[in-house]
Amino acid sequence: MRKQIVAGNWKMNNDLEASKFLVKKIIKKLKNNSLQNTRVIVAPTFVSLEKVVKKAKKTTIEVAAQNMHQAKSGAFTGEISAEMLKSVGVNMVILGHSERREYFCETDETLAEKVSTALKNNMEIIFCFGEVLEDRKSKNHFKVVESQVKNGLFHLEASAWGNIILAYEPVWAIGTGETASPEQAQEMHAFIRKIVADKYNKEVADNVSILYGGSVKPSNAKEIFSKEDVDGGLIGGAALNADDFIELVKSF
Ligand code: G2H
Repeated sequence: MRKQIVAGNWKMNNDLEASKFLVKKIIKKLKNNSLQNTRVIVAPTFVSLEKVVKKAKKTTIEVAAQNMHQAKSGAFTGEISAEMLKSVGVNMVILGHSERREYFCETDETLAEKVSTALKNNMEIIFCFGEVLEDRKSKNHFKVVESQVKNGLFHLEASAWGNIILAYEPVWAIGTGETASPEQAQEMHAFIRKIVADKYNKEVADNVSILYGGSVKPSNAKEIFSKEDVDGGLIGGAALNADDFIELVKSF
């Protein structure tokens, strides 16, 4: 059975103190809650990772990085490697977020390399993709999503998919207050599962969690998460508030 997942992508928010404060609050609020089938993940900025990992240690909260470089080491000023993340206890990374694709020119090709590097280091990956508004308006959204998933992930062996979490984030719904309707999300998630089944097999497709991301908040999460192929959410804005985040965690 697929696990439900709620992952908070803190983006470039929260300094060290604020990060420690937020994770502490989340831990406290989750304490008496037995979430058997829900994984709770937070993704702070690089500077806060080590301390957040320490705080989350003996809890069920998992910690992910928001990005990493594909090379092992070298002259890549400003970058962070998989080994460096592992050295502070981080075993999971978000790759391919639309903000990385758009503002930092990350291509499918680079992302495929990052995916391989992360897997070589036994890391779990939350792999993001999604169409922009023009793609949807021109009815190219399925094609665009298919090519992002294929180009970023289809070089992998079936066995690697145990370390992959997918996150469909339509760019037009990110931080805009606009969400895809539950039906639009379900339609795309079912499509994604189908292309994974066609490339690999039904088992791989059935086992991969597919998160929805884009302006998810307590008021719309229940309906979106109730859809058959939606296994949870990658949350930005609403993950910065502990009460909202916990409400989302309990929205299944
Ligand atoms: C999409 C999402 C988190 P928000 O980027 O990845 O952010 O919930 O603020 O739209």
